[in-house]
Amino acid sequence: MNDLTNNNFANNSASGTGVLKPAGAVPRPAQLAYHNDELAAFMHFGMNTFSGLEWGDGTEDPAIFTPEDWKAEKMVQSLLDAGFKRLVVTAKHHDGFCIWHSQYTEHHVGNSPFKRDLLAELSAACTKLGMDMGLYLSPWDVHEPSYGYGDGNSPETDTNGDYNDYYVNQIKEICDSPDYGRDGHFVEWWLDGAKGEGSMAQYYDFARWIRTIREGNPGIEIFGAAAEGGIHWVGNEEGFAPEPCWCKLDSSYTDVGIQPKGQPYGDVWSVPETDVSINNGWFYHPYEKAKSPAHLAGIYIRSVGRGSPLLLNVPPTKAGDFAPDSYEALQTFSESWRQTRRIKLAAEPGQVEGSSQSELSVPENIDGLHVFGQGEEEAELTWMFPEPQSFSLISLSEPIELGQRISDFAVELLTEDDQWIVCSGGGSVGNLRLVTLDHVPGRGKGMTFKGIRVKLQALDGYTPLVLGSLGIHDLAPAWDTPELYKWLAVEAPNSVPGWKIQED
Ligand code: FUL
Repeated sequence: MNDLTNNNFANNSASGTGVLKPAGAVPRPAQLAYHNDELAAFMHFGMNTFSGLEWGDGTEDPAIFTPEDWKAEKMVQSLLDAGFKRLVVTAKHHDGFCIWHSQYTEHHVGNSPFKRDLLAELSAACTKLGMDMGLYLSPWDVHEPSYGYGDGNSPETDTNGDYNDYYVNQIKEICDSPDYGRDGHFVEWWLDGAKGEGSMAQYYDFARWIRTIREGNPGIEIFGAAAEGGIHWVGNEEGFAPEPCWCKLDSSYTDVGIQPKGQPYGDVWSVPETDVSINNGWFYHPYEKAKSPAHLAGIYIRSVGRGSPLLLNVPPTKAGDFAPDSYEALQTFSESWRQTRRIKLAAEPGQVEGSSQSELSVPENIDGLHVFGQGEEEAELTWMFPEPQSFSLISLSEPIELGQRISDFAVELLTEDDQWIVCSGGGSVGNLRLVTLDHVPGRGKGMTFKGIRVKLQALDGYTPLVLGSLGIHDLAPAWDTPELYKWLAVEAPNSVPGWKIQED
């Protein structure tokens, strides 16, 4: 049903000299681009902004929808300036109110005092300023009369006949119009899996929806459609990717229920996307403030730093602009993010010594620091600095174009008195792994180190191992606080009702 033909399932048993072949599933170009983008913004703006709710009941009167200072371009520009590369817009939330002029319902912005087509204006701003767009169109719709009445198990009773038609019509209305999306195109579709009480009452014809979405947007990736979609949920809304974090799903698991940790041996590449709001709620409420810089740092390190793009929601106020504290939080976040990501020192291929080196090399357009010997399921690499270094963060990566191969890793540091001490470790690497000095006394403050040793373990049969990069960084001052480590110590629970989590 899904076009997975770009996924490369080449056999990983490369041997001899030459160029290394991929092992297992690899990302499609659009997925690779999303990994490299790192940051996406979410914008929840709709009826709830005005009713003060998070989930409306669909009876809200369009008369209350009155943004007085709608600043599409200003908001998009500020997100771009802060480093966000795509904007996912809630065109219709669960309450059914559409922020574009839909011909399939009366419940849309054209019938509010505001009248203007917000989706078209955001699209124009994204097209003009160069921001990719994603579209959130809630499957669950409590306003639409055609939403079904059964128990969620039968196409016969779970639809009043045309909700699937209604959803498909709206997909087409949006995708076929040059007015919506960046240059008329969306890079992501968000099939939110949330369903409130009483809402099992609808059979979703996902196969038809997905087909229609892809027809109107070749190359689009879809969130919430299991292995079909190309982007999956990480299982919480606290902003933490799981540990380990696998970018693969099992295509035999077709339930739209989720596999938050991914599957190490999954046969389809899927981008783990970490969604969280800058405030507490998804919609703006005047009594809520933006998360602190250290909290956002913890989120960044545990999402992007675990190989998962971060989808950060910044909700406009009733006026139609971001709140001052949102702008401030975005600015500090962006300065700190840029500072932290700046590499202080990166290992060069000739500077690392390790377990045997393969005669295979990585393809020319891919970064490869070290390709380990073919049979090695466990490998070790030592990087001695030209002179002792202080740092508070280490980055490593594997070239995911060649598959996600590394399962467990450990990092050790060589102290000035020649002791190897444990720094930290994890259960996966992927496109980027950020490692704080968890087990180092005082997190290494005031210490200098002579070198780094990385121990790696391959998934069964996924050799040779490849390390793409290894570097040291200084956390930005606004991030390097005791509060950061408090956030890093929190593991997020599944926080959303109605989602079915597949346990390991
Ligand atoms: C959830 C929804 O119920 C929330 O309101 C929000 O839209 C979030 C991103 O997804 O499932």
